[in-house]
Amino acid sequence: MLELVIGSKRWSSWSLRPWLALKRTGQPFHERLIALYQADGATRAQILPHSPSGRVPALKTGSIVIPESLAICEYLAEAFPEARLWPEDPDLRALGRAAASEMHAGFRALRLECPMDLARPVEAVPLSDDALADIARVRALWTDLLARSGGPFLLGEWSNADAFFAPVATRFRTYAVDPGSPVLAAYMERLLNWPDFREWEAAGRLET
Ligand SMILES: N[C@@H](CCC(=O)N[C@@H](CS)C(=O)NCC(=O)O)C(=O)O
Repeated sequence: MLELVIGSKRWSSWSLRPWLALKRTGQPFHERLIALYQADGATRAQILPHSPSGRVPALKTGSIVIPESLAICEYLAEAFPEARLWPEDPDLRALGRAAASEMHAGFRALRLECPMDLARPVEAVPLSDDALADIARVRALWTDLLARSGGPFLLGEWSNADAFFAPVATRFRTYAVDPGSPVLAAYMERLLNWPDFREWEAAGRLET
């Protein structure tokens, strides 16, 4: 059976992405949760036997270990094509992959200043110009993809692109960031009301 090694659900935005994608496939899987931010290097010590990078998420397929969120989502899209984790349309697929890669590699200021914390009370924080620029870029990406696909998700049906932006939606909510338009607010609500996300969130809120 597939095993997905993840970090604390409250904080691990990287783990949330492939967990959502794996849930979407409908495949049974074993979940191994390792608490982040433990003292004295205990987190890394517990991750290393399962993930050679010392980081989570990692997917154990039975033959290999994939220690990277984007690579896991790509693997799942190929292994379970019936889940349609990427759309059939090649242009939309390419743009979706570009958006997921941009999220994976960028938005550093937004990630640092607004870390995912599913148990944090909603409250705005002062944001740097770099974080505001990241937010503007997210709004532009979402607006463009929703207009091209016709929605209701970024590429039409729920896809890997939505998995990559689900943590951003939690950050916008937690730090009271204006999504920018009613269309984007509605998209955010759809991401946050996605049943698999709600399951993850409920578990994350119970973590200490
Ligand atoms: N680029 C990696 C990033 C993974 C990452 O930074 N994971 C964090 C948790 S969200 C981690 O494993 N931290 C280990 C630690 O805190 O010791 C991915 O996309 O999977």
